[in-house]
Order: sequence, then C-alpha cells, then structure tokens
Amino acid sequence: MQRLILVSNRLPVTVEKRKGEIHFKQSVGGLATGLSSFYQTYNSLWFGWCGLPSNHVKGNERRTIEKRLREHHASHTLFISRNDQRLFYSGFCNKTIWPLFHYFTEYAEFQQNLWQSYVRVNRLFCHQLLDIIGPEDIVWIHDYHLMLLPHMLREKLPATQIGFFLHIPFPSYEIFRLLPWRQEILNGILGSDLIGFHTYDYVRHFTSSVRRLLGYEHTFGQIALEHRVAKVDAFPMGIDTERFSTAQSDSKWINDLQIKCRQNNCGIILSIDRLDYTKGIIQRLKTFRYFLEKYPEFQNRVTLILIAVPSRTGVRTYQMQKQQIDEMVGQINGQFGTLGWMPVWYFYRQMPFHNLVDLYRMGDVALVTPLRDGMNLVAKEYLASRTDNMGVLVLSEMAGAAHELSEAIIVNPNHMDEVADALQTALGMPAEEQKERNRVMQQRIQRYNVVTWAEDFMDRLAHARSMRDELGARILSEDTQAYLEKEYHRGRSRLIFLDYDGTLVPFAPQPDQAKPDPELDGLLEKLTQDPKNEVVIISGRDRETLEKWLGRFNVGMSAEHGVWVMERSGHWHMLEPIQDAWKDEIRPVMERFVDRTPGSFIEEKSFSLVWHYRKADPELGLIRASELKDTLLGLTANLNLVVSEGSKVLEVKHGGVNKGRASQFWTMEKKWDFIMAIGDDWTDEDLFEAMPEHAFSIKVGVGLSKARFYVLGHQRVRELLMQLTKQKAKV
Ligand code: GDG
Repeated sequence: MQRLILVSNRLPVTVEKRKGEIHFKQSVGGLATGLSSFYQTYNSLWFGWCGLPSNHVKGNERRTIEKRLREHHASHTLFISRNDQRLFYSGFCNKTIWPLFHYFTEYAEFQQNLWQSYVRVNRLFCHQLLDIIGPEDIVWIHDYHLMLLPHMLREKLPATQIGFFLHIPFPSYEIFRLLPWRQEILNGILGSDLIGFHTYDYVRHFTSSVRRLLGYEHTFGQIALEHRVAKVDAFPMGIDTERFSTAQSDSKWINDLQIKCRQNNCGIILSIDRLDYTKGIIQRLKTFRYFLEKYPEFQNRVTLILIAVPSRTGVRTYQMQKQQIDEMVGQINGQFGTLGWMPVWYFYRQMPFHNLVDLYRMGDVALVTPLRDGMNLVAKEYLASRTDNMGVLVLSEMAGAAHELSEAIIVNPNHMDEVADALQTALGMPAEEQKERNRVMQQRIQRYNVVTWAEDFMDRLAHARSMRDELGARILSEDTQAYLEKEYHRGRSRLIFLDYDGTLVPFAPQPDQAKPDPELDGLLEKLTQDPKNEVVIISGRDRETLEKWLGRFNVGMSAEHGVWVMERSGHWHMLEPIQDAWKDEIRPVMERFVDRTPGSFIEEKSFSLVWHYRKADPELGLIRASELKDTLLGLTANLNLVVSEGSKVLEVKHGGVNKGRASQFWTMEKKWDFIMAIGDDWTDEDLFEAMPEHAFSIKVGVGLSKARFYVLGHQRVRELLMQLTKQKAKV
C-alpha cells in the first residue's frame, strides 16, 4: 500500500531524558504544528530526529523509544551524535544556512567542518530511509536541514516520487552565491520531482540561481535537467484553522494576566515568536518605545505582551539576542512604567496550546514584524483564533504571509515611524473596519488551510510524476532500441538524419569550439562506411563550417536549416533561389542589441543572421531576446522572413525554408527501408514532422516534441549509433 513518508529534521514529537526517565512532548515550530493535522489524515509515516543524541541512549532505551514512536506517533527516528548535533544543527543549519537565507550575511559562518557534518547527516538520513521506503511510497522532504537528501535518494531510487518543500525564504542569487557549496545545495534540491516554496519570489530566486550557477533553463515552472524535469512552484503554507477557531479554554493564568493588563482600559498589543533574530523582536521593542514617545497619549493606556519561545539556545547569536531583549524590556519598563502600569509583560517560555489561543483572542493588535520570514504562521493563527472577527494584524512586508494577507496593515519593520503610526491606527480602528478586513483574510486562510496546502502539493507531485511517466514511456528503452536495431539490420537502404550541435556534440560557449572530437570522428567513419547507409548531417550551421569539419566523411549535408543541400558528390546547391539583401536592414538592429548585451554576438550565414546570447548574463539575455524578437517581428512583417528562437539564439532567415523541406530532398529520392532522424531543438521539429510514419524520429533532451522517442543527452546518441555500427559487424 502506498504511504506518504514525511521527512524533516525534527519529528513532531520530542523525546527528552530527565532524571533517567524518557518523556515525549509535542515539538514547537511552524512545520510540526502545521503538518501534524494533515499527517494524521493520511496513510503516512514521519521520519526525523527525536531530539536525543545517540550517545545519550542505551540500547534498551533506544528500542523503547523506537517502539513508542512507531506505535503511538507513526514515526521513525534516527539518532544523531552530540557532535553532529553541534556541527550539523547548531552549526551548518543555524550558523550558515539560516542566517544566509534570511539575509543576515554578517552572521553566516562558512566552515568546512560544518559543511562536512551537513553532508554526513544528510547521508545518514538517506541511508536509514533506504531501509524504510517501499517501491510505491511517496517521499516528501522538508526544509533547509535536508537540502542534499533529495539528490542522495534519487541516486539510489530513480523511480521514487520525491517532493521537497523549503519553509524558509530562498534568497536572491546575490546572497545565495556567497555560499561556498552553492552548486551542491542546488543539485541536492534538484533531486526532487517537485520543489515547493511559500512564495513566487522564492521560486524566482531559486530558478535564477539554478540558471546562473548550473546553467539549467526553466520554462513555466519546469527545470530541464540532463535526464529529467524538476517542477518548481509556490505553495503558501496554511494552518489548521479549525483547531484555532474551536479551541476552548478558561485558564486562571490568562484571566489573571488579562485583568492586570487591562487596568486603566489598556489596549493589548501581542507579540509571539520563537526567540530568533529574524523575527525582529529587538526592533519591535525599540519601535514600541518610540511609539510611546511619539504618541504619549498611549502611555498608561497600552500594554505589550511579549512571548519569546526559547529556541536554538546553543547558538551564541541567540544567547546574545536573549540578553539584549531582557535588557531592552527592563529599560522600557524602567523608563515608562508606573505603579499601576507595566508597559511590557515579557514571558520567555513556550505556552501550552490553549494559552496561546487565549492570548491570540486577548490581543487587540497582533504586532508581527519579522525582518525576514519564510511565511509566518503566527499571523494566520491570530486571525483564525479570532472567532469574534475582531483584532488588527500589523504585519511585516518581509513575511511571506504578507502576500496573502494584504488586508492587514502592512509595514516595513525597519521603518519605525511607519510601524508606530500603524500601531496608532490599529489601536483606534473602528470595530466595523476590523471585522471587514478580518473577514476577507479569514475566508482566505480557511480555504487554503494546511490540508488544502498539503493536498495541493501532493496533487502537483502526482502530476510531476505522470509527466515523468509520459516522458519515460517515450524514452528509448532497451526494448525499443532492440526493435530499432532489428529494423536497422533488416533494412537494405537506410537514411539517417543527424543534427549536429546538441545532438552529436554538446553545446560550447562559442560556436567554433564545438569541433568533432576523435570519438565522433570514429563513429561517423564507421557509420558512413556502410554502403547501405545514407547519412545526412542536417544543421543550422553554415556550409563552410560543415564542410571543414565533416566534409571528409561520406555524408550528405544540409546547412542553414535547409537553405543549402549537398549530396555525397560534394556539390552544394540551394533548394530554391533566395535573396539576402534584407540583411543590410536587419544587421544594424542586431548590432545595437550586441552593444547593449555584453557577451552576445552576431553570426552571419549566407541566408540568415543569428544573434547568440549563450555567453551573456542569462536573465539579461532573455529580456533582450524578447525585446529583439519584438523589434524584428515588426521589421520583417512584410518580408518573406521568419524570426525564430533556438537554444540561446535568435535567428532571422528566409521563410518557407526549413529542415523538414530539406529532408524531402532525400526522402523523395527513393523508397527507403529504414529512416531515422535525431535532433535536439525546435528546428528539428520540422524535420520530425516531415518524417514518414514508420521513421524513427528521436528528440535529444526533454520538452514537448513531435518525435516518437526521446533520448537524454548527446552521449546517449553516440551510444545508440555506436551500437548500430557494432552490431553490423556481428551480423
Ligand atoms: C518556519 C519558518 C514558516 C509559537 N509560540 C508558541 C507556539 N508557537 C508556534 C506557533 C506557530 C509556530 O510556533 C511558529 O511558526 P512561524 O511560522 O511563525 O515560525 P518558524 O518557527 O520560524 O517556522 C516560517 C514556518 O516554518 C512554516 O513553514 O512560516 O517562516 O521560519 O505555529 O503556533 N506554540 C505553542 N506555544 C508557544 O508559546 N504551543
């Protein structure tokens, strides 16, 4: 039976050992809280670390823990050594990735031993998961602790459905590139079939880094890798709204707190976070102090309840934050406090769930002003808890949640005046307006709750899987190849069309660097020596280059996407007379684009002009290509010219001439027993389309195609051709 295997660094339950006794308690944090309800409704199993270091548990304790987790929490744990806990969790995860991905570059440490531990722990996860994952299971990996795991698993389980979700922001390329192990991290994540982020901004940042650092292109959320496609999309995480709206409690502690805080009819501002520098707690306190100065009428009239949940207490920056918060709270209370009024009520502890909801219900204003936050669930939980529809959410624009909760008062957390003004507005907001704003947001978070979020992700993962299967079904399998070989050997006359760049050789930064290598020479030699074979190189290149590089083989050729053809006799001719006078008009336009796009250049062929941008900045290249295309389309509208896009090129050439038409020069010549056409880009689609039904048309790479089959990479083309020539010797 198919299971969903959720994988995260920490399990939703934490195991602690106190005075020799083992204790189990619910883990705190967005991921654990958010996913626990979805997870209970699915046939699933959670794999992660339970919080105890391996050297702290004896053999029998380990078995008890494992049994209890399996039976009561459908979870499997692994044990991480204390040393790796320090280097991996407190180290690479929280001293390198966490600050860097939240734009706190000054806190980010780049140390080889931390990285090594990160690799080691990801491997440990992989190793242990391999014993658990069944052939039908789906694996959903969570968060920044396990970014190498998708690739590690993919290597061992090529057919398994793997999804990955990042709960924190993916930073812009300018930040991400600082990481010494940036390629490894990207490749690690790309092991997944589907990669999810909270917002489209993070998707953009990720695909941009992939393009710039690994050279993989993406279109409509699909990244074309060498051997498969990875999908990437935004899934703004929701919460279990019902859990918050239906929570009931009447705790004495809260009632007492309420009475004390509401003295003098005080308004209550609520601030709840894990104690983390990204949450902007210090800045929030500073802003609160500023607010009391700017609007003194609120002195004695408003209280800030500040809950800071202990987090990552082993990391120094967190310890320093704690100290600063303690001091700042003391200062504010010292400066403004009176006998009957304490401006800040500060609790450094984790609240039980029902108290948390009571607090949400008590706060007239929720001040959620992180400096950077992947999503921020507190903002959504506040709204979900307000069954009275009251309360005002003041939300930082740096939180992913701001994209969805635009009816909140959105602020820049670094702008003290703006936040202070927002507080004043919030505290004076009429009840009707509060309700109106909240209703819209509440409906939204109810609709896209955590279950919808997770189901949406699972649906997209299944879709990514079916795409992979579809592509997989057309990938030249062993059986199909055996059939192709059989047909090849049965044929007494064989016609073989081969595109050159991307099909027989990989792309090179400069077109003139893609010369045939000795392996290709040998292959073409063998293939063309067979008298039954008519081999045609059908390329977009100019005649001179083709002749220089391939003229010594017994091949037919077609140059410039079908403008020219050359039979084996060695004589070039044009398929139909065409002009090139138009070039004088188009060339200066392209030259302007060359000047504005460093790294791009023009290639001039007899009947076409090509603008290459492979070496330009990839994003600028794309923008300019689209601009140039628009300009050229305008200029060529009344001429018999076509503007077409290729792999990092834009080409203007004569209309009505293409590889498909050129191929007819050979296909019409006689009745062939065996026809094969192999190519990799859109210009080869004309070729595939022109092929008779029984021909073996083969697309190199992924992406939509009219070809019957796919192979992945030029190396695979060579293997296929090699196989054909080898078997010939055997027959
Ligand atoms: C990461 C990303 C992203 C807080 N105090 C108490 C308590 N909590 C619970 C809240 C909430 C969770 O902790 C905090 O979630 P956040 O989303 O605000 O922040 P992170 O922990 O940093 O989470 C974040 C999230 O992952 C999900 O993808 O939104 O951007 O950084 O659920 O309820 N729970 C209890 N007592 C507390 O005192 N019981």
